Amino acid sequence: MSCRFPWVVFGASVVLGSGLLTAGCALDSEGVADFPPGTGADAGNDVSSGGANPGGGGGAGGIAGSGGDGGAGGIAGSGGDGGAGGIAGSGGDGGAGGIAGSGGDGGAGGIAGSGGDGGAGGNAGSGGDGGSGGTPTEDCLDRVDNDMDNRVDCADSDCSDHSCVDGTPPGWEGYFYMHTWTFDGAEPTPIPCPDGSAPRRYYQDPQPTEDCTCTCSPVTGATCAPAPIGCTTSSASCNNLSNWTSDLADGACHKPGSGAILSCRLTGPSVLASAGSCTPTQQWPHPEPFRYIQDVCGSPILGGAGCGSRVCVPNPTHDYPGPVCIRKLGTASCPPGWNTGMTVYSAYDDLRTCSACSCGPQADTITCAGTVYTVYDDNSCGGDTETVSSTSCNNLSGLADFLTWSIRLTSYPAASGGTCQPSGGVGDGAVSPVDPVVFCCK
Ligand SMILES: [Ca+2]
Ligand SMILES: [Ca+2]
Repeated sequence: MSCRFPWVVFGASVVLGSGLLTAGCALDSEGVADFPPGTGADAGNDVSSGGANPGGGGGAGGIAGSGGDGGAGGIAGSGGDGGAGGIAGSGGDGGAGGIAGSGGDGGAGGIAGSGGDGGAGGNAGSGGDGGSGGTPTEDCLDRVDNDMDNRVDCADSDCSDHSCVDGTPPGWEGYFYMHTWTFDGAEPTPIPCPDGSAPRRYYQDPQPTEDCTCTCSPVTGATCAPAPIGCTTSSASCNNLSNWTSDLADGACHKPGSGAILSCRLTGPSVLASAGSCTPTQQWPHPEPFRYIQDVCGSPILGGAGCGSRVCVPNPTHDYPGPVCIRKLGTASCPPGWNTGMTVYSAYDDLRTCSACSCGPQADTITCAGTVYTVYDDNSCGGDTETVSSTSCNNLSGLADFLTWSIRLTSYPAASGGTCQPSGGVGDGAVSPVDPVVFCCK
């Protein structure tokens, strides 16, 4: 009988299904079916080792077919399908296709080539020649029909910012517009003319010669002398007073008389010793040398055409509002039709002066008060005291008992208040204008 073993194929390994041996087949001591030498059992080992290399394993299966069990070898051929997995490896070639894609980047290099078109942009520069081919615009002052529309200067609607005015009389120049400033404090910054240039500055109406204003600070440094004092040692009611003022002026302790009776009183007010002083301040009523500043725009022009017997000139502007003016250097009367005239000056010398201010203290405005003499009970300005500080009689006999007493000036009077009378500040000289120019305006 023949023994048939079912081969179980699991992946690339071939396993002997020993538990399924057919009855009657002999097993050797190792439990392995007894096959002739060089049979499919060896071939199976080849197949197993072929699993490490799927493509080659398929071929070894063919050897198993020589074992008679060629059908089982065909199953091993299905191991060749594993080799087809290697073909999937050719998917890597697809990646190489990606490299071809980088060939597309080479195409972008072609765009860099379009940078050469930038050079063609240089040709656009030649388009500037087209500008020179522009239509001429109307110059409103040159008496030429620049744009050839048969309307010259003011007759051309292109010159709506110009107007017709009378021509300049002989000896006069036009045309000008002014900006008038009140000269108050520092000179104002000029406003540029409509063409952007700086205006010409003139000065108008010199300030007259004026006195300066002098003012004085309050009095400082005034001093007072003590009020005079009269005393008697023979009367308790201030009869027959002796003048002790100079005896006591040094503020030291004194006893100018002797006796057990004493009366004193001030015999006058505290008096001003020094009136002190004030600090003067001088003020110019008009530091500005002129009342007005005239900033002038414009220049001598003939004026354009298109106005019949008159001439075409630029219109006034917001900052130089007109009326339009003509000018003549020096001094002159205005010609007919130009009735608003003014003489202005290009420069000036300011020769005005004021004498120095001074301040005299007014004595009757300074108050001195506070003289106090003190009388003491003993001979050396000690013990009980009474004071003498008014012109009322003070009977001090109570302190003069036992013939002991003394007296001292204890408070000097202080000065307060006080004003000064200003003087000086007398004006002289004048503003001396230079280079007069007459403007006459419509
Ligand atoms: Ca013109
Ligand atoms: Ca024209």
